[in-house]
Amino acid sequence: MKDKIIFITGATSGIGEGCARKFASEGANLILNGRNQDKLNELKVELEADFGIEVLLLPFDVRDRERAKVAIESLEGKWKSIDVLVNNAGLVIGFDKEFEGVLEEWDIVIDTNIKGLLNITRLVTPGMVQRGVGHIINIGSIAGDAAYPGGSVYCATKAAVKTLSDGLRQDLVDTPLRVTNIKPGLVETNFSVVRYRGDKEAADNFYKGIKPLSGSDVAESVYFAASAPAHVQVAEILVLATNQATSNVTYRAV
Ligand code: NDP
Ligand code: 8X3
Repeated sequence: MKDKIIFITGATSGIGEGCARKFASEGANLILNGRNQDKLNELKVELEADFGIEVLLLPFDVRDRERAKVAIESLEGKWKSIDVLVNNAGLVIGFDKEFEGVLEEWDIVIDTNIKGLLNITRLVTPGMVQRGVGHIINIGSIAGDAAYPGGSVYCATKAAVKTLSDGLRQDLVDTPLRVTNIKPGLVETNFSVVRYRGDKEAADNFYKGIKPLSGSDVAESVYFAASAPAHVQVAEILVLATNQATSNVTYRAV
């Protein structure tokens, strides 16, 4: 992984931040994206000091196609040669029933999780094809395998991530590029705070009685896929907390 270029969207928190730390600890140079510029700056200072790697910041909203295009097309020198793209930026807002939810919130979720991911894939993959080197790792979810109550729109976006991953793998089958869909279960990050619209207590309650995954647990799966030998394509990984069996079945010790 030494000196490889890893581009991670949504690197300011949770799984994306976990991936940044993991790849940095293995000697990779990082392009980090997110909207929180202060957090990106902090990460750059910390990771460069701790691991002696280089970090380039690309703060933009993945939904903003024009800004994404300008930012990615302005990459120079070695930064152009992205080896691994981790399409991680994503969110859910609310636990509303499909006939009751807020359409504007669903727009944000769909625009980020599906169209934002596509924006970045479309901008980064052609260079990988040209160079004959590259790996696109999408952060999907167990939520993409089956809907659960109050989650249908989010689940649909993650089902889309699975389909987009499968489709891209087919479109790249005659190239050396690889495509992976990582499907985590319950991961304790800022995700639930956003889901509960900032209610930290409700978010904490969501993980009561179960030891959930952490962002760094998921980063280990991402790294496993990225570091497999070139002829090995890890197509999917479903990674769950030990006491989670499916989206709907978890054992809680309270
Ligand atoms: P966090 O809320 O901790 O992190 C989400 C990251 O996405 C943040 O860095 C945020 O950064 C970034 N982000 C959100 N919207 C945008 C945007 N429009 N443009 C750029 N960056 C954006 O949640 P997680 O780490 O848990 O989530 C990461 C991914 O993992 C998501 O795709 C999520 O669906 C998926 N996932 C999460 C699971 C969980 O249980 N937590 C389980 C399965 C999958 P900023 O605010 O700075 O823009
Ligand atoms: C997040 C996992 O089960 O909270 O993708 O939807 S879940």
